Amino acid sequence: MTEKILDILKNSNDFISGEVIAKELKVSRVSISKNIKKLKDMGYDIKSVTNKGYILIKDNKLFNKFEIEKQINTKVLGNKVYFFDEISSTNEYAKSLANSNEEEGAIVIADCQTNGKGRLDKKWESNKGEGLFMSILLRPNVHINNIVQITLLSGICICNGIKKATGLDASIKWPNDIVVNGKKVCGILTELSAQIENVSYVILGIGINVNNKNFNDELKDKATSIFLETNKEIERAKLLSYILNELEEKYLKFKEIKDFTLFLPQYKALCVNLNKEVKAIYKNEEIIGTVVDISPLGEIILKTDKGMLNISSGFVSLRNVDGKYV
Ligand code: BT5
Repeated sequence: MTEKILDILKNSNDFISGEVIAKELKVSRVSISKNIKKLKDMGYDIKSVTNKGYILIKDNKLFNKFEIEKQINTKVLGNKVYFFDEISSTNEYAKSLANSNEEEGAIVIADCQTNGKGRLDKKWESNKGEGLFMSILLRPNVHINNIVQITLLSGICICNGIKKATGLDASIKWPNDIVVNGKKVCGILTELSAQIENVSYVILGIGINVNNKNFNDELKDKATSIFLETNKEIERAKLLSYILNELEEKYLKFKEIKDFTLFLPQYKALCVNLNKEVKAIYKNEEIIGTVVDISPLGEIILKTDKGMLNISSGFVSLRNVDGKYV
């Protein structure tokens, strides 16, 4: 009922009376006013004027389960939405769902994370109202070596989703960063559970800086947000739906063909590291070379003094030779 009333208010440009809504939905006036109160409690800015009725003040960009379910029109990814105003980490929650046999496609989204994680237990800044923090449960049924390709695949979809929602050109810093104008706008954390080489599930965690107005001292030189790049606040639910649409299509194809070759040209076209001299840092070791290609397995191929070297993502960090982030 609440959802139906909200729909009516969203589609109406003027005041609409409680009586008209009640007639349309074949319910009592009392039920309408109860549900209007519920919507106001959820944060919707609804103005009520005696003898005129109700109007939803537009530009009310709420981010909640209802808005998300309304925007997404995918079949598999997002078939179940778990939404939290606050959570420790969406990846951790998604893992607990996976361990309780939740089906592929469930998605965990939060408005804020108190313990958002990057790789190697690094922290992911996840303030309220600013970002899109989500984790998708996948059961790809592929070899453990193919999992990195899902990270790469999602990078393509995030760039294209950002472009569609905002017009911004985002690129990929291999393997798991999405950058705009040389700064990080999104990070991807792919975690998996496997027995021997059989993957039982993958959690694809995505954190996008959407409406952040500023960053702390540690991040301000290397992080950016869609707002900082466009000066516009965007609806997170809409951005989410663009990303999911494309990810569903590409992921299901990947799951069927179990091969990344088809997507490689798109990945390479978006990758900022190709043909650049880089420093690959793994534990305390540094390898300097030029990225000459990316393999179908998702490795970067480095031309070094000692010859060609394929490096898979693992826990490698990539820097420019001068030490800069991009
Ligand atoms: C990542 O790790 O970039 C993966 C981030 C994944 C976050 C999502 S949010 C939803 C889901 N639930 C989770 O708990 N996590 C996932 P990594 O490549 O290790 O980068 C981490 C580094 O990025 C940090 O050490 C900081 O330097 C930097 N960083 C932290 N917060 C940032 C932010 N909001 N924007 C840009 N950079 C950030």
